[in-house]
Amino acid sequence: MYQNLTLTDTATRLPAGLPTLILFHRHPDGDAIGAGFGLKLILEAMGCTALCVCEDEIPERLRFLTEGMQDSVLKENLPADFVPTQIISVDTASPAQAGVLYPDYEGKFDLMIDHHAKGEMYADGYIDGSASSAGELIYRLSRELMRMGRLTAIPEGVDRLLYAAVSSDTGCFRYSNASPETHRAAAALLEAGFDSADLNHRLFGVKSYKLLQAEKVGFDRLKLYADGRLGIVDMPYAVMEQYGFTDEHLGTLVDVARGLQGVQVAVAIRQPKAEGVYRVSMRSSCEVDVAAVCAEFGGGGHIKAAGCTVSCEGGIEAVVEMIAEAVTAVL
Ligand SMILES: [Mn+2]
Repeated sequence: MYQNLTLTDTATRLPAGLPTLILFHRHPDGDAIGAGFGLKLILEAMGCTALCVCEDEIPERLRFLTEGMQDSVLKENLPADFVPTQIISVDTASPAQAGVLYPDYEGKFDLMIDHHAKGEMYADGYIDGSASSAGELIYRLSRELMRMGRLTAIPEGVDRLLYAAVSSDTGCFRYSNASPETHRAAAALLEAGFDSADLNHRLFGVKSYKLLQAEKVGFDRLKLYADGRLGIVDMPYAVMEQYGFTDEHLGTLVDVARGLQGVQVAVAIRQPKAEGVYRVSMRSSCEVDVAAVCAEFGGGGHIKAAGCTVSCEGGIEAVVEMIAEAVTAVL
């Protein structure tokens, strides 16, 4: 069986001087990228050749974080002469999150560093479900390495990457996972003196034209139920086609309903293909457990953020009504 390691054990196990591959989850977000590249810089300072790898390339809007560090994270673009003897994953709770790359490294992971409370261990791990982000865990590791004398200074750029990771996974410190410890970590990271206002603006204040357009279209389609306490935004396949929307433009669709005053449960329903399959995202701003509601439809998640996939022959209108009924029953 795989072991859950202490901070000190994990810091002790980090390799020095060895070629190391750092894998993070598919569809990488700010936490995966910030924590992965933060660890890369730390390991490089410890004499390793360290490269990041992911099923998917770093999205355009997050490229500014890793500029000049590694042109591509796709496996086929890694240098042919790079043969890692150490493999570490960050922010990757299960083989499924590692995606198509998992079989290539199955049984070869030396360490997994992750903050998801529910996961499937595939290596010995430093796993703390109470941490806000993988970035917060790498922050702890970096300071532990300093304490142990394995690192003589925090390498240039590390704290900015880790701050970006923490900020990303806490929604700019707005989510309930931003604990006092998270804020203390962020405060310590800020001491490095990078421009955090600019960083947070790029992470949260800037949206692509298409994403804003999807929010506008979504707002026009917003329906309210239960005296305005339930808001549902739907996005039929025909509308997605009309505007050329893809999943990357619809990540904030649920926030369109969630941000409206009075809405306590927000729902976004997407129809990614012409067939009758619908993806439902649900957010609760009250006591309603949306994970329980989504479980009725075979989905799951957290109490305040959950999702499910629904098959229905009756069209998206039928799905909207079905979800509205299920939520209204517990609201
Ligand atoms: Mn994360």
